Amino acid sequence: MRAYNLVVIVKGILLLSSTAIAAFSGSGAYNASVPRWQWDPKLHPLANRDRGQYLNLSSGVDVWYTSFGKIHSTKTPVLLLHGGIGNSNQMFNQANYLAKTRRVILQDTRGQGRSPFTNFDTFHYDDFARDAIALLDYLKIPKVAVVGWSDGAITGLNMAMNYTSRIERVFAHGANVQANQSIPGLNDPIINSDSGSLDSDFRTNGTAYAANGRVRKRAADAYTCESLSPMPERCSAMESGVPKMWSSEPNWGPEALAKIRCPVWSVDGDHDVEVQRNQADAIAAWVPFAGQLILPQVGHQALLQDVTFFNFAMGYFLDMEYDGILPSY
Ligand SMILES: *[C@@H]1O[C@H](CO)[C@@H](O)[C@H](O)[C@H]1NC(C)=O
Ligand SMILES: *[C@@H]1O[C@H](CO)[C@@H](O)[C@H](O)[C@H]1NC(C)=O
Ligand SMILES: *[C@@H]1O[C@H](CO)[C@@H](O)[C@H](O)[C@H]1NC(C)=O
Ligand SMILES: *[C@@H]1O[C@H](CO)[C@@H](O)[C@H](O)[C@H]1NC(C)=O
Ligand SMILES: CC(=O)N[C@H]1CO[C@H](CO)[C@@H](O)[C@@H]1O
Repeated sequence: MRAYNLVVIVKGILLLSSTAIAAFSGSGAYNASVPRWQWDPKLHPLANRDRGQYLNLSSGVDVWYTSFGKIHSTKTPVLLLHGGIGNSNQMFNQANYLAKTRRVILQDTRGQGRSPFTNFDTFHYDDFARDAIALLDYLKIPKVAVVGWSDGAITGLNMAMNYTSRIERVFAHGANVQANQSIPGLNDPIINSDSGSLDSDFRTNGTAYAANGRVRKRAADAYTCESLSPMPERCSAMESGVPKMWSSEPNWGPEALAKIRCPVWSVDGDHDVEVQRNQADAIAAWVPFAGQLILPQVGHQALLQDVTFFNFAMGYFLDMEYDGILPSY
């Protein structure tokens, strides 16, 4: 059995539910015997108190979006794209951080979160990319930087491939370019583990964190499709529809990624066991002049697990000046 069968299922389950809830005791204190790459911190509101609206596309699809922060900043606005079966609040740490210095735009991907699963039947990355461009058109934003997680990172790469003039740069965390995650393969020289990820755990190779901080008390999670969607009865159909997309898309080779004309960092957690390391390597190898960043001791949910490091790296990348390092194409 190929690892990707497992990956597809796990990718869904981890984004859907709180598998690492054991990391947090009832009192809210962090339990340091659970390694950081298994932490599953709770989602919190966006700094604008989750105020947003619907863009009703001509296709009949309604996409919830929000835009806030320093609207008049001279810095390029940032579009934050969340992970599969998720919603914009997955990116609350990044959005609230960036909003202090620039404009941020978030959307709940069609059919997910606050965006109802209606007037379309199947999920495709190309539709996600077109919806996001339609939103930028509507908001009259000529160019954005994209910070994407997982499906959001795949969408960001898709936008950078096909709408080169609209995308200034992409911080792509936890993306895969091959649905079966088999290319470039386990013989990729950069990786040497059987699975393509550092799948160590606490009992085998793990390190415990002597975390002395406390996390906020967990409450019933308000940020689920069922609690956000105007059509909650469609959530289970969405939750089975998105993994169907994962099992067949994307299927991009070097030619597709070579279409990208902007700076890209291919980012992943060193303990991401949902997306194989070979995918981050392939993106870094195939996008012209891309950089690669492997974040230490975090998993697919790095952006929730180690906010300080993730936000620093993201901010550093977004503010980086490309003074002639990128070739002119
Ligand atoms: C901490 O987590 C470990 C591993 O899951 C578990 O065995 C232990 O009972 C937890 N401790 C507390 C206080 O929850
Ligand atoms: C836009 O979509 C939302 C969500 O489905 C719906 O409530 C609203 O009536 C729509 N607005 C228009 C003008 O069609
Ligand atoms: C973007 O480019 C890829 C690779 O050429 C292609 O497969 C995909 O259909 C394109 N997507 C859109 C939205 O044009
Ligand atoms: C994975 O997908 C790629 C692209 O569709 C294909 O070329 C390759 O043969 C697939 N690998 C496996 C093991 O199915
Ligand atoms: C030093 C050590 O404990 N290494 C272990 C890391 O995990 C792998 C896979 O479980 C084991 O085979 C090693 O012995």
